[in-house]
This record gives sequence, C-alpha cells and structure tokens, in this order.
Amino acid sequence: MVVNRPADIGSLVRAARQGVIKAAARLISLAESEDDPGLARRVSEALSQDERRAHVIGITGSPGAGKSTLSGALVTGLRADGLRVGVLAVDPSSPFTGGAFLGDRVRMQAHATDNGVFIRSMASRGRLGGLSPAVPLAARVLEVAGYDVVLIETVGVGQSEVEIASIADTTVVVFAPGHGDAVQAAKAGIMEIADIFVVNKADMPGADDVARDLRHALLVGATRPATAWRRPIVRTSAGCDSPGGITDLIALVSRHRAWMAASGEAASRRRRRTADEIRTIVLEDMARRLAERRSALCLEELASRVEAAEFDQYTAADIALGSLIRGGRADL
Ligand SMILES: Nc1nc2c(ncn2[C@@H]2O[C@H](COP(=O)(O)OP(=O)(O)OP(=O)(O)O)[C@@H](O)[C@H]2O)c(=O)[nH]1
Ligand SMILES: [Mg+2]
Repeated sequence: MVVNRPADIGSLVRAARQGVIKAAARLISLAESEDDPGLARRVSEALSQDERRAHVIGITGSPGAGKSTLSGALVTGLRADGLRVGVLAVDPSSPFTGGAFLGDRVRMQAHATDNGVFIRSMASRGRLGGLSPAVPLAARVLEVAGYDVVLIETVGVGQSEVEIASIADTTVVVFAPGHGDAVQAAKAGIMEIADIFVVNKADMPGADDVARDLRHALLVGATRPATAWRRPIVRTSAGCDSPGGITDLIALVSRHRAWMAASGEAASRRRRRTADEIRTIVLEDMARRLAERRSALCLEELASRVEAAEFDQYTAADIALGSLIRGGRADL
C-alpha cells in the first residue's frame, strides 16, 4: 500500500475536491481495503466536514431488465443537463468476476472519455455479509469530488437491493417484460423500497401487462399514508437507438428529490442511512476484534471457566464484550 499516512489521505482529499479523478479513484480503493480497515476510517474522517450535496439514485431490479442500459441512458440525459455523474456498479460477489460487468463496461464506453462521468465497480458484501460500508463511503467520495448525481446500480434481486435502497435518496426499481413479475418482487421486499417504478423495454410486447400488474400490486399492497409520496410508474425504452422515456424519468427523479426535501423525508432518510452505517461499522469492528488471535485465546480461557461451572456463557460473553470494547484481554 503506497498511501498509508494520514497526510497522504489529506492531500488525496484536497485533490479530489478539486476534481482530480485519479484522487477520487484512489480514495475509493482505500475505502475498500479489507486488510487495513484503518484506511477506510481515515478516508471517512477526512471527508466528515464536507457538504452533502449529491443526489444518490439507486437503480435496482430483476437481472437483465436493463438496469445498466438504463443507467447509461440516464448518464447521457444527466450530462445533457450539465450534471457530473458518478456510477457505482455494485456486484453481490466481487467486482472482478462475472460477465455482467464486462458487458456494462462496453455499454458505458460511450462515457469513458468524458471527464464528467466516473464509473466504478465494487463488491457489495462486507465482512459480515451485509452491505459493505465501502459502498456508502465511495458515494461520499464522489460527492466530495463534485459529482452532482451518484448512480448506484445493483445486480440481481435480493437482500442487497433492499440494502442499496437504504443508502439512496431515490430508489428506481426496473421491471421489463419477461424478467420476473411484480408478485415476485413483492415477495423479495422490492415493492416497498421503490420510489419510482420503471417498466423498461417498453418497445417490446408485454410491457403493458407489466405496467398493469404493477399498478395492481400497488393498489392491493400495504396502504401508505395519504401524505406519502405517490409512486409513479414510467415506461422507458433505454436500449433503443433513440431511447424513450428517459427525460420523463429524470423529471420524476427531480420531482422526488424536491418532494423529499420539502417533506423532511430527505433528512430523516439520510439520518437512518447514517445510523445503518454506524451499526455496520460497530458490528464489523467487533467481529474483527473477536477474530484477532489474542481475543480468540481469551475466548478459550473463558470457555474453560464456563466448562468448570464458574459462570455461564452469557456472563462469559459480557466479559468478552467488555474486553473487546477496551481493546485488550478479558479481565478474568
Ligand atoms: N428491446 C429492448 N432491449 C433492451 C432495453 N434495455 C435493455 N435491453 C437489452 O436487455 C439486455 C439486458 O440489459 P442490461 O442493461 O444488461 O440489463 P441489466 O438489468 O443491467 O442486467 P444485469 O446487470 O445482468 O442484471 C441487453 O441485451 C440490452 O440490450 C430496451 O429498452 N428495449
Ligand atoms: Mg447490469
């Protein structure tokens, strides 16, 4: 690791603030470094005073529904509005496996030489299987680096999509004919997280049926307060030579953003997101300390005392937690 002094991180952050793309990329790599979590901490600390100004958009939905194509079309549309856009393609397994990312890279190639676009693939899983704390930290790096919009695209349908929604200001859920129906999405908890529904591949037969099923699922779904955001359904044909519906989608995202700010929901969603991040950091830190050799040895000692009927497992756990918090061995 070349950068390992706090001073280096400080200068990277200064460079990122001035829009040096390489500095932002480097900071994201540091945020991701599993072998030295202290680096992510220093990146986070160095960004703590920066203003939160970017709009974070989560793009999720069934595999093959056209999320990447839609992200590419959104980037084009947002660039035409003069906005700088960061894209994080979050893969449930690893950023370096699977053909999906290669395909995405080809699709995003049109933006490869554009300084106003930053594209990066990241692993979504953290140490404990939940959403990696590196993902929201990377979004913050892009925010500090002056990207107006951060698009976070997830691959597949499942828990990671639900978690991605917790870090987005606006969550767009993408459906398409022949790619899993609304009922399936409801089962996976996807319906609840959507702020905007997209029926992509509107150029294909069956798009009307998908939109109708969605409308129905929304009607029979959990009742929402009258003051809640009315979740729109928009049709797009992102993959066509002249994509359709993208301007409508961008307008709806802006409207959602304005509604979030005016209703106070933006602030409370961000607070929930930060609380989630703190929770993940606490749990991952505890897991790491517990896995360290010294603590492991200490657990063996505690176990033998439980075996000797001195105290029970819960008391032993209290002692272990106390020692983890103090960072040393348990006081036996
Ligand atoms: N006809 C039509 N095809 C589309 C449209 N949008 C995307 N496609 C095609 O659908 C296929 C899948 O698109 P992707 O953008 O890779 O979908 P994805 O949701 O990102 O897929 P994963 O990342 O693998 O889950 C590609 O062959 C696209 O060209 C569209 O609006 N109309
Ligand atoms: Mg994709």
